[in-house]
Amino acid sequence: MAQALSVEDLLDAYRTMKTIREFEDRVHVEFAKGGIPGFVHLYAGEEASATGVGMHLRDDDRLASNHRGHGHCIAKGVEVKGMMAEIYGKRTGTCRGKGGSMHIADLDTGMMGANGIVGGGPPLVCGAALAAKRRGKGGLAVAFCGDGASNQGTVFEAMNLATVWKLPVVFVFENNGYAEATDSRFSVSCKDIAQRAIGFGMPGRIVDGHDFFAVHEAFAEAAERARSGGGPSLIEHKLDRFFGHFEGDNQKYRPAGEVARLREETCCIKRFARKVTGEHGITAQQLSAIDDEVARLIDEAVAFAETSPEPEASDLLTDVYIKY
Ligand SMILES: Cc1ncc(C[n+]2csc(CCOP(=O)(O)OP(=O)(O)O)c2C)c(N)n1
Repeated sequence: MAQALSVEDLLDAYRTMKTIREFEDRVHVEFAKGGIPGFVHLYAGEEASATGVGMHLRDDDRLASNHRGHGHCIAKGVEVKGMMAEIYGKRTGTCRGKGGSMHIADLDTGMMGANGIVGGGPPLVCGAALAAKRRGKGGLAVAFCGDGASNQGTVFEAMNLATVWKLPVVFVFENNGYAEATDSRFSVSCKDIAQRAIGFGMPGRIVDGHDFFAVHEAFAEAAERARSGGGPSLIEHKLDRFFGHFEGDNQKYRPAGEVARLREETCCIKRFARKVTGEHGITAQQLSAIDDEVARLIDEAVAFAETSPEPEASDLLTDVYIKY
């Protein structure tokens, strides 16, 4: 169910991938300088995955993420300056500084939240998908999880419920080969996470997660199935992360030179740029104009975050309960 992508779509995709990469590379630098509190898990290397999915999502679709959530937020349309301020724990942040990197949520754009609980997203999207199904307007919900999360009981329960209730859900497993320091060959019971779909009675597909076009095409099919009442799907994106599990991770568990080699060989942005300039008539100048635009945006986001006020002690008492 491949969809024709216009030049505008492709430039948008490039802008999103580049924004995620620059955001992450900059957070890496600023974290090392000591400007950012708390834990940070970077997504660089996985940009094609969030972007290829996000381009299919409407504002009223819901997305639940995991601890490595910045890319998912950006692809879902969460405002970048607010995200940066949130990571800095500032009052101007998306969640007024209360969430930090691992808990960025923005219900206006359908972002249900990054999530510090591994496997926490899938049950949430089942609730959102049930609501979408009852509304009957073709809405869907997507959960992003890692290979580690694919082993969680919460994820199995959610996949079972989604099939039994024929919910409009897509489960996307971003298999970057590691759960913290554990190679997925030592923790995932089958060769491919996609095989597990068979046991739950839903379609499962393996996709090259470095290939924006492959991600975009596979998700189009799953989204169409979900929106038209066909029920859930599972997609496994095989990809790589370019940083450690968290900022500060010495990555001793990775073979020497692996990261440098991956940055050279599997970079989804370089691959995308080669393809669109070679086959889609986009010029290097068009891409570099986007590079400049993104660089300015990230500079502004960091300046905004650095100069924003800290939360007040009284902020601890707001946003704790929701009134219905
Ligand atoms: C329920 C739960 N168990 C354990 C942890 C600790 N933990 C945080 S991230 C992580 C690994 C997750 O790996 P994966 O799902 O593959 O995602 P990746 O980091 O590779 O993107 C673990 C075990 C946690 N946060 N929550």
